[in-house]
Amino acid sequence: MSRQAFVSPNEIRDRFSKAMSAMYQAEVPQYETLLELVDQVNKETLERDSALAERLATHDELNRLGVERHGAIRVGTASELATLRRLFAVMGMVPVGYYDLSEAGVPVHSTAFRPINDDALAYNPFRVFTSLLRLELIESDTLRERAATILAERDIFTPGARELISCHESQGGLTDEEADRFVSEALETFRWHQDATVDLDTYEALHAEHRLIADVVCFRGPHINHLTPRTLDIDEVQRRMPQAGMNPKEVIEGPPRRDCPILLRQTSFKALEESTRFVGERQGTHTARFGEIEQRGVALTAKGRELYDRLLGESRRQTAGLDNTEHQRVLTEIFTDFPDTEAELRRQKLAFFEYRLTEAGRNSGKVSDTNLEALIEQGLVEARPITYEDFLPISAAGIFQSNLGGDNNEAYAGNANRDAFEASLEGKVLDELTLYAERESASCRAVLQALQG
Ligand code: OOG
Ligand code: NI
Repeated sequence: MSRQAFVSPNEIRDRFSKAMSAMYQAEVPQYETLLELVDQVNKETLERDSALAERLATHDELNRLGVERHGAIRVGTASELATLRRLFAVMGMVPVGYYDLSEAGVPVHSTAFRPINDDALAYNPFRVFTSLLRLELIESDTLRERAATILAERDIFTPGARELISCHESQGGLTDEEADRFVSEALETFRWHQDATVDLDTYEALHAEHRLIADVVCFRGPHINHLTPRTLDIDEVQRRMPQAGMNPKEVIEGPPRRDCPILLRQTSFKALEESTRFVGERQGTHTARFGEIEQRGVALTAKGRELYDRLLGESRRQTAGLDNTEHQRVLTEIFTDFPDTEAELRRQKLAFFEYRLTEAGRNSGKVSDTNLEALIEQGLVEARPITYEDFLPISAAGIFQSNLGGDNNEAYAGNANRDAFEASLEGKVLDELTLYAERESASCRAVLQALQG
């Protein structure tokens, strides 16, 4: 028999994200309810907004609407993180971005493992926000050492997963049968375990330092703590969550609703209390798992991001303690300073766009004009907003906190350490802004080349 062909990493990621979704729906029934609500609101939005429906259809996004956009996990040691890097590489997911959450009182730093090419993102955009616990930020020596000892004793990967990761690295890919086995072995790492690996006293001591430390340290593996589908109307889903039996976090994170959506808006239903069995046969509960939704807009340039961060900072001084309606009202008011037409976002270089020839552009002869705005005006070129594929540290902190009971520990702040994160990862994290800028400039070059023949 001739040598079997390899399955593409995109296909493995697609199978994995579907298997993960099925597992999480079975584990957390309320997540299934969230998916139904999102689906219903998406349908209604498309019926109401035919321009949106048409745009999604031309951009070939309709068939992918129901696919989860991201999930999140938290790991405890450098070697767990480094092995995850190798595991995600099998699915074409690489670490992009460095997020310091210590600033927001959460003792972790994070990256997102995600596909980076256009075709890979279009095939299945699934990504995993991955946080590494920073034991060095625990003040008590005894507690820190206890946590380190517990973590050193576990292996979050099955022997089968380790073997298939190595096999992928040595062969350069996986066959169809190996890919299926890989998906089911890899899934084990993300499964929920009802049994804690520690006794209740140890759990409580770690929990008292920070809930997140207990969540990472006391279980056999880094259970997936949420999955996140894409909604076309986040305000509506937030509004309807209580009627559907879900308890939404107080406010939607990120920018306000706009004509030209920017970056990322997110909200979640709060984590559920789940019964847990501790060593010594004692019963207790643990709160970790929730469901989230997201709505993405255009990626911002460094200049646009600076403006976003400044306006968000201003709004935070005024929104503390407000309910979502008031919070959104204040945000909308403050964000009137952020241009809200595509032309203005381009002109002021606040956001990234991908340039393409229009039908007329493809049929035109040689054109000498090289000014893209002029070419757009002449109807030869169109500019599409490049979707933001990454995360926002302040929003992420808000998601963490609403699901961790709002603990905040300012003692952790001011501890960004990208070098230490990359040393743990045994690799570099890619810079997200560079990825967007490269995509924009490649599209400019291609368009101009085509027009100048
Ligand atoms: C991750 C929270 C961050 C997001 O969407 O910003 C996140 C976590 O709770 O582990 O998923
Ligand atoms: Ni999330």
